[in-house]
Amino acid sequence: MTSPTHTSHTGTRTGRRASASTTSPRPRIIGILNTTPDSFSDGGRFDSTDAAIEWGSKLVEAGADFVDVGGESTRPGAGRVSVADELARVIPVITGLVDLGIPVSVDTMNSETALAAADAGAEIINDVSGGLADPEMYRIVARTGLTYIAMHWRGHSDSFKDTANYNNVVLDVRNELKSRLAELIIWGVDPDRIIIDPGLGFSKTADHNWALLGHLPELASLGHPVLVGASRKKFLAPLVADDAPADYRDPATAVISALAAQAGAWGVRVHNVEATKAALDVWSAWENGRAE
Ligand code: PMM
Repeated sequence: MTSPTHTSHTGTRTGRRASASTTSPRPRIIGILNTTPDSFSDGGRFDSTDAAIEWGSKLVEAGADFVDVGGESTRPGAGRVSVADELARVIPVITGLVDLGIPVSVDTMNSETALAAADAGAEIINDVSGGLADPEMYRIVARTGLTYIAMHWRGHSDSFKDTANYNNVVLDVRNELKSRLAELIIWGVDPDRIIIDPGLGFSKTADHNWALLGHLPELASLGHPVLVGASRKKFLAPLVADDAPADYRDPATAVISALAAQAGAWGVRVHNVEATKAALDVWSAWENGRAE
């Protein structure tokens, strides 16, 4: 992965930035570090900054290329978190990880948090709202010059059921992402620094999620790297056992990571980095075998 140095408009602490290059032998692994007390799959695990930083280091030891730090749950039914609370949760963790030399992405819909995270040394702004939740987001993304993940989004979690209506989910998601891309570019965001994400589970049924996974190349045909976030999501539950704990979905998540690699994904965002690393190592070995 290339990490060009730069002079940041915001004075980022590390001067490093993530590359959206698609030439990596395998997809990037983005390890999830939710600092929320109510996240659906690992909520409540990190009640201290130190414990969160330690877990972030473990994610990297296990093979994560980035640690994605989030302070607001997007779980259906979760209430909004104030920007002040979000900042208090994520900035100390980001600072601690950056001090350890760990590449960090910030999972936020708020431009103020994105800017503070950039100043703390984050390299990627991961916005599940694709800029729709905060009218200032694109201006801040352009100003920081960081890589931006634009996820497909139609509204906050309390609207997920009402907004899961599509004529053709693949075409509709593609078109809506295309609008986001056009607007980002108008705001001066470098197109080479934009990653797109289908937003599995966000205003989508299980069938919608599977259709999007089955058509990742159609999304990639927009000309941007694609990130897949399937980890531990509810649509995987029927493949395991509906009432089993969320981590029982890790083997299914790992298989999706390998299939996403096969479909050309730029990255996968996962909780269980070990399992996905193993799946991607198998995929790489398989691909090397094909090239012999
Ligand atoms: N999903 C969640 C949170 N952030 N970011 C991106 N880019 N893509 C996703 O699919 C995504 C995300 C919700 O899952 P979590 O609560 O387990 O983090």
